[in-house]
Amino acid sequence: MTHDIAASPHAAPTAPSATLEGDAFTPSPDSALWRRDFLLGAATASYQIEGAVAEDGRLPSIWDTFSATPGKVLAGDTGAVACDHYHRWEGDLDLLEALNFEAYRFSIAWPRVMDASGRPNAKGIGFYRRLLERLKEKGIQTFATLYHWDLPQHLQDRGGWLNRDTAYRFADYADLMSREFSGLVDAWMTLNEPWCSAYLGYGNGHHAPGLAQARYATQAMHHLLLGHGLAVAALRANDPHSAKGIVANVGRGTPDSDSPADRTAARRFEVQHNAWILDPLFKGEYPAELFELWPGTEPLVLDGDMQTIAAPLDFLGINYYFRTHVKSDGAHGFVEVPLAGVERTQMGWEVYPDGLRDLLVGFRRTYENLPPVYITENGMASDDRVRDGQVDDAQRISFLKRHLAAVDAAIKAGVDVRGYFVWSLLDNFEWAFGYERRFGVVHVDYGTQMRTPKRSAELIARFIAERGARV
Ligand code: IFM
Repeated sequence: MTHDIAASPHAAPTAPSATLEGDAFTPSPDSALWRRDFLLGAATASYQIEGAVAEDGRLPSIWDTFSATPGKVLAGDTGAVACDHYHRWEGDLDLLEALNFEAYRFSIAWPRVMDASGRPNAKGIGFYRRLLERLKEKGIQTFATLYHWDLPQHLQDRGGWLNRDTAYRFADYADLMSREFSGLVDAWMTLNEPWCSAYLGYGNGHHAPGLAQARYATQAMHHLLLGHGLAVAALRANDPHSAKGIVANVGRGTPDSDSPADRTAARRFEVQHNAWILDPLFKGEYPAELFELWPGTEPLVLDGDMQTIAAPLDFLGINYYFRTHVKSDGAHGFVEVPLAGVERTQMGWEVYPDGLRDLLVGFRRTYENLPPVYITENGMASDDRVRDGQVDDAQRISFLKRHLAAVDAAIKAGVDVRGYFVWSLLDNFEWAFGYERRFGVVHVDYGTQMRTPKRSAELIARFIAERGARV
């Protein structure tokens, strides 16, 4: 799904179907988005923005290795420099503040803060301490993700997430981070999008480390989720006042026809994308249908693992981008049916805001212990250019408005959504797609590292200011 080069053809984006109501980014008067306690933030991730991959004791990660392998990333791009945020972080936080964002979701690079023996790297830790302290000074809420895919390469050399030991090393890392940064982090997220780590990394090989077997994907997922559960215990012990959660990328699957076979295919798509992660977290078991899709891939699960994984959470982060229209493959699975004539983004992904509302409402029904939700990522890529010092990203403005309206509809239907983070603050390294796809609300010129807020960023900033002024 999300980062699958093969499944995401370089389709030309189509024009937005909805017209913009004027220039303002203003939700309807009865929208929950006017509530001052509905948090509006921006998100980034370490490997996608930091650069400085060999500085201050940072060790290589699986993405350094993967992106240096010919043919793995478009145009041979790597995260070696990215947005040079490691050196420009102060300016980037000033920008975040100038745009009125109330919260910042970023990730810590595991290979920056621990050496290969698990000892702290003071220089790497110092970087994130300064970042967190500056955010606190600015009154911006801090949402820190521990794992946004940059596994230390030395752990991959010992099997990565196929090795159960990696889950325990992840808990050690969470323990160190929460002892170092206790009191500075408002919300911890253990993993970002374990579906991508497990499936794209170990199931089809489109992401680092590039392995491709379904049974690897299910075992890697189990160890990722086990690591999550162990990490939550460490975070709770060391930093009791922060919120603890995990971030799942969720997919909406819709059936190509009303036939029972196509409806089953759509359900199975959602089992493979959503229930694979959410059932263990909120029901303490893997969905049986997953192993009908991928027979013989049950992971090795030891006594007590599922209880560890299902430890209560303070919130669930949801990342949503698009829907997938599917039909039966004639057996146990599904195949994608590309729809013609629908609005798409630069990624070739269909713009489908209703999917976000439908998924949120569905999760509320399915999981009686669903915690409060944050939309931890939502946004779109477009081929944005600076013209006369400005970037007019009309499709993104329309996209964001429509998805925020979907969030509001979910809240009105009873889902406890506490906030929304746009992906992303900056244009950045879009994994297997390199720098070509631009997701930022701030344009980055990779030649000069100049930042130019796009019109979407200006309108969000204006809305947040207007909302503040009303109370
Ligand atoms: O850029 C990614 C991010 O790292 C994880 N979620 C999806 C985004 C867009 O593909």
